[in-house]
Amino acid sequence: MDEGANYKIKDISLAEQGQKMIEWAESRMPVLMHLRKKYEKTKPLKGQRIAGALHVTKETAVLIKTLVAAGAEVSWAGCNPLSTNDAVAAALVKSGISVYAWHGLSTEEFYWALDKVLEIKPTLTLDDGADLIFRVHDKHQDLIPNILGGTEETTTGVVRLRAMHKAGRLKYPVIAVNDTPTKWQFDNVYGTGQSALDGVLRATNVLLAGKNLVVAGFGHCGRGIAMRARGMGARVTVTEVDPVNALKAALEGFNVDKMDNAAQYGDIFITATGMKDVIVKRHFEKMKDGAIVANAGHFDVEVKVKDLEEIAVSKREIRPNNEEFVLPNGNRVYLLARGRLVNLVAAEGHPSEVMDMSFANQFMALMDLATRKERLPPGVYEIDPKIDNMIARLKLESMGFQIDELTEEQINYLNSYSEGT
Ligand code: 3DD
Repeated sequence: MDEGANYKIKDISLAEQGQKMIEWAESRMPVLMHLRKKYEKTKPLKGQRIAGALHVTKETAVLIKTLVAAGAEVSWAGCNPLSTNDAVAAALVKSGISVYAWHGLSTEEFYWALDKVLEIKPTLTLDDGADLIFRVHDKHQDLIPNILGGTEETTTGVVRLRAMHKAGRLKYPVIAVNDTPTKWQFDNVYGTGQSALDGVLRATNVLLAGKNLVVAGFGHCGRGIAMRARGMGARVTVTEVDPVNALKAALEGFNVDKMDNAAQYGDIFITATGMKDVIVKRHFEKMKDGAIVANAGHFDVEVKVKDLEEIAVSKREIRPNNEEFVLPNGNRVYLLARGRLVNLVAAEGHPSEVMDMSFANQFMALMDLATRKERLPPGVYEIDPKIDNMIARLKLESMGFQIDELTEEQINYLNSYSEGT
């Protein structure tokens, strides 16, 4: 481990390797790089201190460097014990950024890292899963008066914050980055769709074609996974508790079934529900020999690993991020990434191209909070649609696409009611 006045990471000697990964990501994040170029002169975030808790990946490093270029002081932790890329963390520290993150830290060390980033006495917080915001409210209330607001990256975190606000516990405003279309329409659907399968393939190298692949949850993430798995030739079954989502899956041509049934014929299981106890003891006991189980949800609660540990007669790591559990009936069940986010633990998370838009939204949301004349009251807020629109336009431009513009007459038509049949 390498430790300094404002960092603790695995190995500083990985910095050069990490720097190359960051440069690769920068070459594929044109929207964020445009914003960096636009604001590095005026530095509108000067004086802002940002405490961040978001997976330390090459894409997050591009966001961090953009925030610093815009004048912010930043201190960073991961938001999952297994998702930190140690080479990227080393490159960030080498460039002077405060980072408290390493792959495989314990739960106790995870919260120690959150406490360390909060020593920056933040004016803004950036979160993925709301652990940092919750830590401020739980253990560091003294920081709240100086915090202008925060941002939240993921669905699970937004759900948690809305519950906190409903209970009257949320003491500062948070912008739900997850809920803006140029985040969830692309990151959740296409990002998770590709990166979850990427994680499964890196941990197993199995052939997806011809396999029964069971996706638990047909929200944005589950839909993306189901679409991409079908594209690779898998026979996809969707399990759901929401009749509307289940109907959508059925009409998209996916098989729909209860997990109690799918457990008997599934070859590969991927959970993406945001719910706990989706795959539990009775499901493991029904699974075929060789079944592969992975989670793509934010927290490691969807696959009940404790149940698997309890019923298994033996276990061993058979490949990186792939543990073989032998059950009493002799069947083997393969758990990936210890039931944590398989895309970020066994692979590199979503591709840079989608994180480009998610993180452009993060950047603009923090700019909004930092430059407002009046402080927002506590609550969970949406991103201004104008920002969403601007990001979509910048992305289209970077892809070389042009779109039409409404004429004056068409705008009037939109706002009129007299023109009918
Ligand atoms: N997430 C997925 N891929 C990521 C990446 N390459 N870098 C940082 C974070 C990444 C997860 C979250 O950003 C977000 O997409 C979510 O909703 O969890």
